[in-house]
Amino acid sequence: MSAELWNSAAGVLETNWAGDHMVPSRRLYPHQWSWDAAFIAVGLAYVNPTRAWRDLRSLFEAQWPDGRVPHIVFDPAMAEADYFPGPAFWGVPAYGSRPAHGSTGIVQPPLHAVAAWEVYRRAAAHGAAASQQARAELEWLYPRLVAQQEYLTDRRDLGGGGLASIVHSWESGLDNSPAWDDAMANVPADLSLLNVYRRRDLAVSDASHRPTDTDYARYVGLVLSYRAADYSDTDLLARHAFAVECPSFNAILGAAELSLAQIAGVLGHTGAAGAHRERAQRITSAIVSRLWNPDTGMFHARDTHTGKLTPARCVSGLVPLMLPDLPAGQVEGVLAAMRSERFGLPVTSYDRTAADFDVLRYWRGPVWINVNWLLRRGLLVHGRRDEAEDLRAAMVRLVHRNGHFEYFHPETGEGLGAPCFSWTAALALDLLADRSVPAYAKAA
Ligand code: 2M8
Repeated sequence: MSAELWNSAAGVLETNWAGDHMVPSRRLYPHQWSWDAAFIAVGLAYVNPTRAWRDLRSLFEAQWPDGRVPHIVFDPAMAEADYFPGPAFWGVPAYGSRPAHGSTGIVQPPLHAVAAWEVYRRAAAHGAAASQQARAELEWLYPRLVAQQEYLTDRRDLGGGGLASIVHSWESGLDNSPAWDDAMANVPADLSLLNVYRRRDLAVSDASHRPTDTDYARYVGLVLSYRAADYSDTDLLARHAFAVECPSFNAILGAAELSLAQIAGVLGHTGAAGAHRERAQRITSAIVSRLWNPDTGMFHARDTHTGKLTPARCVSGLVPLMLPDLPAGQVEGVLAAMRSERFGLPVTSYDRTAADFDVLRYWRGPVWINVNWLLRRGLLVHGRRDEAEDLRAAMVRLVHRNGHFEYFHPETGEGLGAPCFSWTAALALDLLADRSVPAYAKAA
């Protein structure tokens, strides 16, 4: 089974390579996405480390002068009509040496430091030349990864409590998760916008899987709002209808600091390593004090405008398990939620017992491999090896039986969304190959 799965996964990554970057899927997502590149690099490291580094480098070559890493880097070879919202819609001005319309103006979870460290670790297996190349790539990436962290912890701390706010649900990577429903209810849904700007996703995928038109009208309106001031973050909270502190985005922000500590150590920046660890601790404390709900025993998204936690129980509320300094009470709470009938293995994107649990619709029920991969990491960080192994086996079985799909039906396991999906294939390689514990795991 493993050779067959390995070969098919490597085949997907071969098919989706686009010269200097990987596309998530040829038809649905024909550009480069930010957090996809991180997940993809983790798996590419086994079969083509040069491409893993190239993909990360392509993404960071498009980093903005303020440190933000755009959520999509557009491929100039594709037409505006190939993806909506495309380059002209985002209307990003030229920056640095990049021409206008080269990227979007929003971000995605900053998983790249975690990925860069994993690719570096693999390099040893590919011999001395690969190790040397890996160190040079880390040297190039390190200041850029730090700039990304600084942008998010400084410019995006809209709530003033030490966490980054997302200002579009696309920034979470969990586009239409019920986690955003309350905060999104305050965003005007102008359906007439969809007459002006046409959705393309429905032409290439099933409408019953995708966000609704009302969701999309809000998504478009939020981009127009942020775009109106050229994506400036100054006084953003006062003039933008959606701002949320997402537990998984911020957990990844904290985990990135821990990987940066590892990277700084390899590069000989020993003072910096300690500072990264302290920043990770501060982010962890802020997640606990601002996003934990003792009644549900898990983390929830917090509306930055109102200070209210959403009641929805979503997979994002489990991801802080990745953080080694999470206090024991929170670790136990998250583990109990994961083991409960609400989630199950592999973990669903939303509470299975909720009245609006939807087995098909994007991020409102289906199983995604990338968040399960993050949760497996969390289990390893907290020494739950047996559970981590059960989750690993469940993910491998799911992908082997059903293929490298974008997401999976939580009851039948049927593959849904785009086939030949890059992060599913890349993470399958990692799940087959890697039983090691993250470098920053809590001491047993
Ligand atoms: C999905 O998001 C894009 C918008 O960014 C879309 O729906 O068109 C999400 O699953 C996101 O997490 C992912 O990065 C992206 C590409 O795979 O697709």
